[in-house]
Amino acid sequence: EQVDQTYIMVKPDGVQRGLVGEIISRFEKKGFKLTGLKLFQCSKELAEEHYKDLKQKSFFPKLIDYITSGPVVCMAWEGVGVVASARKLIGATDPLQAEPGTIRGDLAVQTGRNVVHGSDSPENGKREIALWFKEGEVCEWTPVQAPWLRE
Ligand code: DAT
Ligand code: MG
Repeated sequence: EQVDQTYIMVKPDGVQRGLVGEIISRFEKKGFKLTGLKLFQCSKELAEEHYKDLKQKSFFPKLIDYITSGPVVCMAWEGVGVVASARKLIGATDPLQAEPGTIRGDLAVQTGRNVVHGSDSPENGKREIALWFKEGEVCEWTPVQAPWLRE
């Protein structure tokens, strides 16, 4: 099967609320492979490039202020089906609509403070990882548990 990459980011509210470990844990426990991880204060330019598809939305300026309001935790995760699965683990954009058991369903109450980002397609996963990580910041490695996760 096709191995994909997704860009997951704990947003500034998740960092401020001490949810970094909890959020990383959800993806670790599921069985995906962490290939990149850093705490990072992003620029307005980077935030605007990341969310460029939403540039015309009325909430765009507020979204950029939110994402740049403090450090974020940038992550790259790899696995078969990781993009769609991570979106399911994260839950709906509006945390009040997100199912219990999902990150947003369990940990957030408002769209403007929805604690975590996840890429919406394998193409955007690649694009966003290239945008947020420099050459050499993403590691290729083989977890010892690999044969116990996939036959
Ligand atoms: P998602 O983050 O679930 O992929 P999205 O890509 O449509 O959702 O939007 C990106 C972020 O923009 C989202 O996490 C929060 C913010 N946002 C989206 N829709 C919004 C709205 N109607 N009002 C305020 N913020 C919104
Ligand atoms: Mg999105």
